[in-house]
Amino acid sequence: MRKILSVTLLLCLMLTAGRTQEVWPGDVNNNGKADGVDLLFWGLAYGAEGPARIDETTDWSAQPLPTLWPSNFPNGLNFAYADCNGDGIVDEDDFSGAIDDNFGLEHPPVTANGYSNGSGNAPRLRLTPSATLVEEGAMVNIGFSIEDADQPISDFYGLAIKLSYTTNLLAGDDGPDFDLTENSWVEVDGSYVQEMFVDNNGLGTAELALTRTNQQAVAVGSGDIGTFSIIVEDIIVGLEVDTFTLRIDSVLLIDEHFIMTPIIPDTTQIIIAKDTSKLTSASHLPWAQNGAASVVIYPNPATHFLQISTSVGIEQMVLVDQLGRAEVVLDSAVPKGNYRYDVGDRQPGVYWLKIRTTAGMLSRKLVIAPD
Ligand SMILES: [Ca+2]
Ligand SMILES: [Ca+2]
Repeated sequence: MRKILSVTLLLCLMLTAGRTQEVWPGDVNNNGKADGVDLLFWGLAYGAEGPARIDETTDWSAQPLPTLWPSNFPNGLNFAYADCNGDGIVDEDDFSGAIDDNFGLEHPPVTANGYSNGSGNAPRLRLTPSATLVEEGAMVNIGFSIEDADQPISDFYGLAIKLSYTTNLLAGDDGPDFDLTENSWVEVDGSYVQEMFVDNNGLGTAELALTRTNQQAVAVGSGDIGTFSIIVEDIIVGLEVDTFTLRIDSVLLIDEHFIMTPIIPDTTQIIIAKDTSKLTSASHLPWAQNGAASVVIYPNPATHFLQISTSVGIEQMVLVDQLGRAEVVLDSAVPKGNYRYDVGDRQPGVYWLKIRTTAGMLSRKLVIAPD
């Protein structure tokens, strides 16, 4: 029995040793797919040199790798995987010709990239829109930054994120654009920084990746990374008011040794109204603060008033009726607490209450019942 096992083991070892490794140009981490995380591996190997492949090509097909390079990534994968075009050096041509050109292509099985979303007191990514209530056709810039005041990140090398956003509300059904902030902390020592933003047009998803290339990490300075921009569609069919959401789903932030720092993702929302001038100002509405509690709205159905108890600040509240008519019922920020909002003079019926808080948007169905 032992002999059979030994022979089997030896056979496996021989097969493994004899198998020629294969590179799919653009899949630098060899997980079965070319995407943003491959840019992070490419950045770690940037500038490395080794034996060229037999075929110098970026075609999406298995390229034999007869000779390994002297260096490996921290996970043991050989640096030759970063030489996507097979010419013996890891440089810009491997990015533009393979990671970028072959983005999204797969050679199954695909294994997980291993994103590292944080929680609790971890540093946060921030999405900061230039406006949160806009009309059709408006352009909105959404600042993208790392907020790490409590736990400063001293060793940033690269960042990859996956995003999702509301489709059908942007001009031409295009996705957001992205611009990297020039001369920012990311390139403070003059290191060349490569960025990649790919929008999966029509699917409402996108990926952003950026990496340094000199094998030296830097401290996250101001935190400012870049700006997403959207152009709202000219004519929005349906409701008078709609909400655009941009959400970061997955984050991977690494240092120069591919050690990850967990980061909390962010979501931002922008209310789009057909005509904001038709939205009634809220300044006269009867708001009264009377205590402190958590995020609860009651009673529902309501007849005379709503009690809104919130543990986060409220920045804006919009009431939308069944016909889609919207009214801003709170247009100046209030701190966390208990609020009473009179609804006694409203027509009985079904409404939607859209509340923008300091922690995100809430949308609640609300019934105002006859007295
Ligand atoms: Ca990959
Ligand atoms: Ca190359």
